[in-house]
Amino acid sequence: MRTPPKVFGIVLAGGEGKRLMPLTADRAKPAVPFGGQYRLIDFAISNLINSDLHQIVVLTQYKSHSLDRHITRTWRMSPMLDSYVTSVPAQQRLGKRWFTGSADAILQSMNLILDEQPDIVVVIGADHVYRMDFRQMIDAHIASGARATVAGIRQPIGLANQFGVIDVESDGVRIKDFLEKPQNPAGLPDAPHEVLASMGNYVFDADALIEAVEADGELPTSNHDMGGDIVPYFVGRGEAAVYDMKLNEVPGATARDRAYWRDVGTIDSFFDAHMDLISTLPVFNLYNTDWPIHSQTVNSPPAKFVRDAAGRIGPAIDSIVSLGSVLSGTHLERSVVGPWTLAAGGSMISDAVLFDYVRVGPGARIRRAIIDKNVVLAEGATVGIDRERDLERGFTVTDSGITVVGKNTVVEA
Ligand code: ADQ
Repeated sequence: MRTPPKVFGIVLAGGEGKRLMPLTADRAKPAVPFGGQYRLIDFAISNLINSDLHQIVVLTQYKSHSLDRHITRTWRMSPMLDSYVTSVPAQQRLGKRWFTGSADAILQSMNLILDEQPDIVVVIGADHVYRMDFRQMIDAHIASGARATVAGIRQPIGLANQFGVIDVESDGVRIKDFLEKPQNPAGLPDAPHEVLASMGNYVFDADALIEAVEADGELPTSNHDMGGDIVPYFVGRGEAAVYDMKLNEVPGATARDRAYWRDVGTIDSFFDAHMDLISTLPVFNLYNTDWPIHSQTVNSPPAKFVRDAAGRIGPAIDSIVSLGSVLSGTHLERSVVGPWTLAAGGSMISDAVLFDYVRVGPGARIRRAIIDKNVVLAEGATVGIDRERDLERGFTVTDSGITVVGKNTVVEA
C-alpha cells in the first residue's frame, strides 16, 4: 500500500426508496430534496469531499435523471487536480441486466476501480443525514489490519430490523457476527435497549473488495447485497472490523450533532429529521462552516418577508426559508421552505416541509405536511387539517398524521 494510500469513493445511489413514496415517484431517493436547498445525496458527498476524497463515482439506476442532473450541476471538481464526482448509470456491461443488488452494482462497475488502481475503496450509501470524517475510519481500518471495516453506530433495538446488526469480539474491533435486519437481536451488554447498527458505510482493501464481489457474482443463491452478502463474507473469514462512530470527531461539530445520524428512509423519519434542523439549538447544525454541507448554488434573489396587500404581517419563527421565496403576511412556524416558494396573504404554514416552487394561495393552510415541488394550493385550500379529507383526495397520510402531497398536484379549496 502506498503512503498515503490511494483512496477511491463509491456512493451507492441506485435504491428505489419505496417507503418514501410519493416523494420517490419521479426521482431516486438520493435526489429527494432535504433541508430546503439540499438533496439527500449532498450529505454523503460532502462528507467524502471534506474527508479529502477526490475521486468519487455515484452508481445510479432507478429514475436517475434528476439525480444525474443534480450531481453534474453541483459537484463540478477541478480536472487539474484529477478530482471528479461522476454519476455512472447502470450500463449492462456484464449482460442484459440492471443492478440486481448493491454488490452487483459494484461488480458491474469494476472497470471504474480497475482504471484508478486504488489501495482502499470507501463504499457508502446515499441517503443518510450526518457528518463523518472518513479519514479517521480509513486510519482505523489500516491500523486494525482488517480487509473490510463497517461503520457502526448505536441505535434503539426497536429499529434493529431496518439495519445490519454488528456483534463485536472482546477486543472491541473484530466483528464476530453480523445479522442483516434481524427480528429479535440481543441488545448490547452495557445497553440492553440498543444495538450496534451498520451505517451502510464500508472501507475495503481494494483487492479484497474485488475478490469478494467477484466471488459473490458466481453464487446463484446470493442477493448480491453489500449488507446481506458481502459483509457476512468478510465476517465469515475473520477479516471484518467495526469502526465505532462515537470515535469520529468532525471539526466544528457540537456534542449533539457529533452523534447525529439519521436514516431518512420513511416519511416519518424524513419529516422528523427536518424538525431536527430548525430549533434554536439545532440537533443537526447546518451552520457548521468547518464541515460544510455543499449543495447546488441556487441562482436566485434572497428570501423576502413582506406584509400582504391588506397590510397583515405574519410571524415567521423556528423555520428555514430558502432563496427565491416570498412570504406575504404568512404565519410560518416550525417549517422548512424550499426555494422559489410563494405564499400569499393570510396563509398559514406550520410544522411543514415544502420543496421548491410551491404556491400557497391566499388564506391557504398547511399543517404537519410535506408538500412536493410545484404543488399549488388554491385560495383557502387546506392540507393536514382534516385527515379524512386528505385521504379522500388521494394524499398519503402516515399513521402519525403526516400528510404528503405529491409533485405538481393542484389542491383545490
Ligand atoms: P438498506 O438501506 O436497506 O440497508 P439498500 O436498500 O441496499 O440497503 O441501500 C443501501 C444503499 O445502496 C442506498 O444508498 C441505495 O440507494 C443503494 N442501492 C440499493 N440497491 C442498489 C442497486 N441495485 N444499485 C445501486 N445502489 C443500490 C443498508 C445495509 C444495512 C445498513 C443500512 C443502513 O444493508 O446493513 O444497516 O444500509 O441504513
